[in-house]
Amino acid sequence: MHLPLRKCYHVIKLGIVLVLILTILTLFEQWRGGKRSTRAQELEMVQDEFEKQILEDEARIIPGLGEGGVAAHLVGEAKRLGEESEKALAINVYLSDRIAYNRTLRDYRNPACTRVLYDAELPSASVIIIFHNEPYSVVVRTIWSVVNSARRDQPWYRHANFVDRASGKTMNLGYPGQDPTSPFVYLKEIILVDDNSTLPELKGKLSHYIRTRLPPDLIRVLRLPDRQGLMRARMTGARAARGDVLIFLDAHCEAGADWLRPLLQRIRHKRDAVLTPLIDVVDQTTFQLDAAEHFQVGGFTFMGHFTWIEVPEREKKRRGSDIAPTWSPTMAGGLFAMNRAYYWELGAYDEQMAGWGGENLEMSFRIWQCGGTLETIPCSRVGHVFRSFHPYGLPAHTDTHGINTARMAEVWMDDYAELFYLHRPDLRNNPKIGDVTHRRILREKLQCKSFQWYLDHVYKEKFVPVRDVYGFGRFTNPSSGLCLDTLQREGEASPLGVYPCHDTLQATQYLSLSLSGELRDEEKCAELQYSRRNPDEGGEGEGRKVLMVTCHEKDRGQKWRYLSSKQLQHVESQLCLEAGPQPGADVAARPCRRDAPAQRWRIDYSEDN
Ligand code: UD2
Ligand code: MN
Repeated sequence: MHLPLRKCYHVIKLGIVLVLILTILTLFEQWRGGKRSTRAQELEMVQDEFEKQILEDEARIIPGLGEGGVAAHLVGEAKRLGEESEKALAINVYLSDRIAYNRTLRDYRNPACTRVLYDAELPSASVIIIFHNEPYSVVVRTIWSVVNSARRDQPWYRHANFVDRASGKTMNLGYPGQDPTSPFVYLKEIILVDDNSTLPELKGKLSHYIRTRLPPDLIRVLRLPDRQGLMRARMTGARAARGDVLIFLDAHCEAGADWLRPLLQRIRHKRDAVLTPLIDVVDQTTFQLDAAEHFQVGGFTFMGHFTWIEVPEREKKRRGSDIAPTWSPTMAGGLFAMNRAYYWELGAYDEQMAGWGGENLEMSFRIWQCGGTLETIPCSRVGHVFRSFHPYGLPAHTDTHGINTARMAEVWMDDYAELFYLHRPDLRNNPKIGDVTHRRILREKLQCKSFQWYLDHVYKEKFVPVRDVYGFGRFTNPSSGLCLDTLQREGEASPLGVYPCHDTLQATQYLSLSLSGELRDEEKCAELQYSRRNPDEGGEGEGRKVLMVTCHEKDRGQKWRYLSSKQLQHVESQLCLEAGPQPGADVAARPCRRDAPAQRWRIDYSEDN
């Protein structure tokens, strides 16, 4: 049988088309496969490159340098390079790169801490570390310190071990939800949140380091596609977390011995306790751990700044022991532990806060006013590198600290917000602050108490300018146009001076004459410099210097009175405060003379005005 020629032709055509299609497909597949393998090769090459860089980093490390937390020093050219890096980054990064990434700190806790017995079964922790352009070796050291402190074989976990009768093996109960064979106890995970860093080593190289050097399945890195600021970065970490307790750390910390259990134990027994470890100073120049025996808690100024204060006497009595949870009116903000569910119930952070600053006081006031407690746990210690400036840029021309603090004041400080606006009149009714309605609703919903309640119950020691004063504001010497000014002098005892009066109330000129007769700013009181050689010095000549020192309320050395002649008289010495001759000069206490114009002072707000 013959097919008609026409049909034959069609079959051949179809065959050719099919062969063509098949050839194209095969070629395409080959091409794709090739491409895939070049991609795999590329990836391998990149990984090799990271590996090479990491090996180079590791070769740089000087064994034993800074071990235990002692000061590390370099000499010669290395020292100079170290200083240069510190000038640029506020941390001696050159030195950090040479100290072992997994150095351990000596156990410097109060010895009583080693005798505390903890429950074997404790909640699990998610440690959240956020960073934006932090020095690579410093970040890696932070991670190692958290990993190492949670290892099951650490000596401090030994007494929580129990012997399994059946197998005769020693086991640590750890967290029941955790694999008892896991090398870690209580530590569920570490979540790193990269707030859109631009430093390349914090990207692939860091991920490669974690993959190849650190324990598997313990550490996650979340990368934010754009810069969110530290509040939203922490919230991103908190959303991803699965542990019972959230523990936040800055990316330049080193956790101390057995720091986790005291936090987890306390939260297990008091769900609404928000805890801070005792924060030790890791020196930015030498990486020395400065572990003070004596610790402070958090205060604040009405300018909206966090300060460190001594533990109030009444709190020392209440807590009962040096290592007991110590109430703190505020927290520094970076290092704290909180029950995860409670964190969300209490309103996490104000999501409209951006950049840096203000969230720490906001959260502190919110905790106390809404029924929780904020406590320092002395047996949990973590080192932190306090830097003298921000090495990373913040969004240009935005004062995020000021705006965030205004948002905080609008929601939590009631009428006391006015004291903040006295310093920042530019922020009063400023649209930049944005809408805070949702935070006010939160306050309503949680039935939180007033700021007045906070001052009366939590922070009784706080000096409140306007409430506790005879007069406050600028102290102007009309004849010279100069005002009393603390001149931004730091230190234990710094002379009080004069400076041209500012139009608005600036912290350095914001002084008060308190009802108990102190001439003071929010933290320090004026007293006369004591001269051992000649206690009566000042009768003639130089006069006696006036120093700003810690207020003590005890003796009469810090008492002043305002005379009807507008003179400020030091009660004990009967001397009067006299303005210095030129801007920036110190004031002096001299014999009172009614006709001396330099001894007259006008107080902005006082009962007389
Ligand atoms: C303190 C707190 C800090 C924070 C801040 C107020 C301590 C020891 N530190 O200042 O945690 O509460 O007060 O806001 O309590 N970061 C970002 N994105 C940014 C800016 C910063 O992720 O846009 C990271 C940064 O890399 C660091 C952390 O946030 O890990 C805190 O910043 P910091 O160390 O500069 O703040 P610090 O310690 O001066
Ligand atoms: Mn920090």
